[in-house]
Amino acid sequence: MNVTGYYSFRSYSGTDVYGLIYRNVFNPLNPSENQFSADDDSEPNLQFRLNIRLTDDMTYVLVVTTSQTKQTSAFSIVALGDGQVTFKSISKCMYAFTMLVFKEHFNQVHQ
Ligand SMILES: [Ca+2]
Repeated sequence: MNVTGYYSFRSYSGTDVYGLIYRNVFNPLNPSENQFSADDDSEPNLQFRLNIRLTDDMTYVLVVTTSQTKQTSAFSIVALGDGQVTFKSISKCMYAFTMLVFKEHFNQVHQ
């Protein structure tokens, strides 16, 4: 089954978080490279919601960060869409210029 379609990613956190989606790879040295979509506060309580069309021949990277610098927070992500989404953790890194960044790698699972 072709799972190219529309997906929605929403954050749930006690903190103001920010979400970005990249195509293929996320390069922390050049955060604008490959950026596909980003959102800060489309949901209540300063949570992000990314409504995007994904194609099944592409890998996407979801970067979740806090909107304020030097902050960390627990968070969870809910993905809804035309197919199933599988999250795969890449790494956690501290960047001097920004904040703790959690990266989640996700691939769509064929149904
Ligand atoms: Ca936010």
